[in-house]
Amino acid sequence: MPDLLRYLSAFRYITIVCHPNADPDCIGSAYALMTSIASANPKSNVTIYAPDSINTASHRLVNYLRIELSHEIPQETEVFLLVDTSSLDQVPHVKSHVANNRTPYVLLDHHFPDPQTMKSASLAIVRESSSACEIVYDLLKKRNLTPEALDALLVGIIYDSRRFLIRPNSSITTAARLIKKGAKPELAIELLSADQDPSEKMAKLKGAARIRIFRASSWILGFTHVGAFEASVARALTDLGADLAFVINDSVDPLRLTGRSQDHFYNQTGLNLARDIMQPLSEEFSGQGGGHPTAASANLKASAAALMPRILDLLAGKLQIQRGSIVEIDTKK
Ligand SMILES: [Mn+2]
Repeated sequence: MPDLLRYLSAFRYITIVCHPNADPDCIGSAYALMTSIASANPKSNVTIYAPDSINTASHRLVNYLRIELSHEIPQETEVFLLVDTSSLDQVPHVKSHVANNRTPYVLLDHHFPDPQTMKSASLAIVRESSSACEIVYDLLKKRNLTPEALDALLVGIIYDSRRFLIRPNSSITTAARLIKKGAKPELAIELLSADQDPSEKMAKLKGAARIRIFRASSWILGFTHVGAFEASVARALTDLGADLAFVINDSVDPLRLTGRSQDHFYNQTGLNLARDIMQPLSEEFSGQGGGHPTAASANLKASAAALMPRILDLLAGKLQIQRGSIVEIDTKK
């Protein structure tokens, strides 16, 4: 395991970079890293840069941790530390800072990596994990983490593992270690059980009402469109029973495609949403996409009408079935 803190000790102005719409996994990782870097190197100046807004679930965590997030990149930045972020394309201001100033950057992530971003990183700590927080804990476990840092990591793991559904063996073990050291599970769960935003509830219900259902051999696919909360809508559809769900938001340009699948679908078909759907679509529709095998998204220069048949083509190819055997189910009767 490369020594992240030793690498960073050569720098004074360190900017930790969150992805847009930063979730509790990203915020939790950034916070634990910030406090550890600051205690290992008291002369350092660490900023957490969060472009745009943060997600709803992150607000309570940020308030609890009392952190100031910066929405600008500090001029003095000497090195970037990208957490929970797989590509520089997700953070264009960081990308241009790196291009203009040759600023080195570190990648710390658990998503399917963007090859170019990975190649140019000074240090890349990228592995499969329930969460970025689990990787951060592994890097920092020998150090004295503050009670708040332990809580932040626990919140991130509970959130990103979808309450221990993802990689349960290691996510539960790591959570138990954090709790043994003093992280507070009741607090973590309370921070995550924010009342759901009324517009998010509405998006989920609209998404369900507009669904188009297809059957591909024994699998059930759902397609829908909404103007916001695509990830939450896609997950709601798989929770309702779709093996695979795609949500299009074409109120933005480029449009945003979000996909979610059930674990058993991935285990049985090997269809990796990031690699087999989002990446080929990104190439075809000059966009940018990525994510995980069962949760991925892409921004694409395409129309919703053009996209759906192409997704079905890719699925048929990967599932090795005839394209014509994928049939739409009539939901009106
Ligand atoms: Mn994450």
